[in-house]
Parts: sequence; C-alpha cells; structure tokens
Amino acid sequence: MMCILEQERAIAERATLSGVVVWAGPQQCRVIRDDTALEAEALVRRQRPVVGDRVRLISRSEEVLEVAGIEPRRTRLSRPRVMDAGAEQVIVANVDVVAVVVSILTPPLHPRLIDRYLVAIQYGGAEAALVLNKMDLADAEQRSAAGKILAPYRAIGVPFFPVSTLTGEGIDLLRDHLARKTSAFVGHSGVGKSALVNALYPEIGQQVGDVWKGYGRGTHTTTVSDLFRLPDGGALIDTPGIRSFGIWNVPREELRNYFPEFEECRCRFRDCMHLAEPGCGVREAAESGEISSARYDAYLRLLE
Ligand SMILES: Nc1nc2c(ncn2[C@@H]2O[C@H](COP(=O)(O)OP(=O)(O)O)[C@@H](O)[C@H]2O)c(=O)[nH]1
Ligand SMILES: [Mg+2]
Ligand SMILES: [Zn+2]
Repeated sequence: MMCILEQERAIAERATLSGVVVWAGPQQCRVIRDDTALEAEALVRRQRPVVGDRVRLISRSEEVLEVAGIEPRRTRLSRPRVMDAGAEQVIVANVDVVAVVVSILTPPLHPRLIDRYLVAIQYGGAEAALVLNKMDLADAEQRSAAGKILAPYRAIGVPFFPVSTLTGEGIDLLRDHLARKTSAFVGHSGVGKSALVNALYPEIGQQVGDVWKGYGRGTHTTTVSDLFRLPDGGALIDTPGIRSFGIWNVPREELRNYFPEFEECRCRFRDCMHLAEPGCGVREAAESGEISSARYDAYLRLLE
C-alpha cells in the first residue's frame, strides 16, 4: 500500500506529461508531445479540451491516457453552441492570430460575418487578420468593388491579404505575417481555408496524409479542427466551415469597445451606447461618412 503522500507524488509525476491538442473529438483527443502523437481520453469535468489547448495527461492504465487538466487559455475564439445557445463553444485556444478567410467570388463576399468575427477575436484576446482569397477569379472591376467593401477593416488596422491559392498571389506575404505564430483560419465553407494551408506549406499536405491515415476521416472536407505544426515553431489550425457565427458573452456595454473606429469619433458622452442619443459623435460620424455606415449598422444589429 502506498501512503497518501506517495500516491500524490506518483500522480504528480505521471501528470507532468503534457502537450498540445492537435485534434479533438467528442470524447477523445490527440495530443502532440515532443514529436509523438498521443491519443487520450478527454472527459474533463465540464470543460472539454479543444484544438490548441495545452493539457496535462495522466495514464489511467498501461494503454489508456487521460486528460487530467487543461492549462488556462491564453486566448480563445468562442461562439454560442449551435444546439444550446446558453453554452460556450470554444473553437480554438491559444492562437496568436485568427485569420478570417473570405473569397472574392464563389461564395460571394459577406462582410457582416467579418464584423462578428472581429468582435469575437478581440474579445478572446487574439489578433485578427483578413484574407481575401480567389483573387484569380476577379476582374479589375470586381477587385475594386471588393476593395471598397473591405476598406473599413483596413482603416481600423486589420492586416489585409488578397491572395490566390491557385496563382500564388499574396501567399508569401501571408506566410511572412504568420511566421512563428500559431494561427487559425476561420470562415465560411468553400472559401479556401484548407487550400490555403496547402498553398502556404505544401509539405503539410503530406503530413495530413501521413499522420491522419487510419483515423477514418475524409481527406478533403474538414469536419473538425486540425492543428499543423510548422517547421519554424509556429502552427496553423484549419477549422471546419461554419454556417453562422454568433457572439458569445460580450456585454452590450462592451460591444462598442470592439469597434475601434468609434474611439476616433470622440463622442462627447462618456457612457454613450451610440444609439439614438442626440448629439452622439459616432452616429454623426457614420452619417457624414467619416466612419463606415455599414460598420455602424453592424454594431446596431449586434446590439439587438
Ligand atoms: N479559383 C480559385 N479556387 C480556389 C482557390 N482556393 C481554393 N479554391 C477552391 O475552392 C474550393 C473550396 O476550397 P477549400 O480549401 O476546401 O475551402 P474550405 O472549405 O474553406 O476549406 C475548392 O474547390 C478549391 O479548389 C483560389 O485561390 N482560387
Ligand atoms: Mg476545409
Ligand atoms: Zn455616442
């Protein structure tokens, strides 16, 4: 019989095994530790590990590893659960950059999704980037129309990358921006998130084939997030396409903080919600075109 102290020490020793979650299923996850992929059961009370999480593992038996705990998340991207809007769904954890991917055509550009993502990204503590893919499909006129639609995001300083995975346009600049960081690609299905991973790091396509063989997963449609480690120490996370993206947990009075352009309007009311208050500087700036009225409308819609 081990005394309690010995038992605790043994558990502590076993629990020092830790790593990063690269794939998370409903009850299991895959954790990379050094260069080894480990399968672990993930039944942590209430909190489920997600891709990007650092977890501590414990061996429950000779063969079975179990997630014993999740390290506090440095950043996160969350949304309300689809089937249970009162609960949080963390999409990725501990990313430096969340790159919102849209395509210039097919599917058409929907900037309102970008507004929601930007709020959630800032709220979760990561940096945002905006990737406009499939530039090869667009003529000069379509390019300039997209440029106008996306101008408000450039105006607030979101790094912007027009790219084509087909021609390679803009891919080097994007790779430089993401170098040595952990980044996640998010956006609608079909915009080219998985194609981007391949265009940025063709050798990862190889990794997909090698590492994930035998797990019975489709090769092309991403149904869960995957984390790919990069040769430079960074990582890329490919996420499944989403139909809708809602804001999780941002209090109404805080929403305005995630629209950086409002600060420049110098609304003279300190606690202004920038709604219908007479003399509101933000409203006036939106009416005069000093800030984007589409962004202001997006704010109003999110407040509702
Ligand atoms: N024309 C064009 N098609 C692209 C480009 N990038 C991806 N695609 C196509 O868009 C479709 C969806 O790409 P995929 O990477 O699966 O999108 P995801 O759902 O966001 O991961 C595929 O048929 C790709 O071949 C691009 O730069 N130009
Ligand atoms: Mg995909
Ligand atoms: Zn105001």
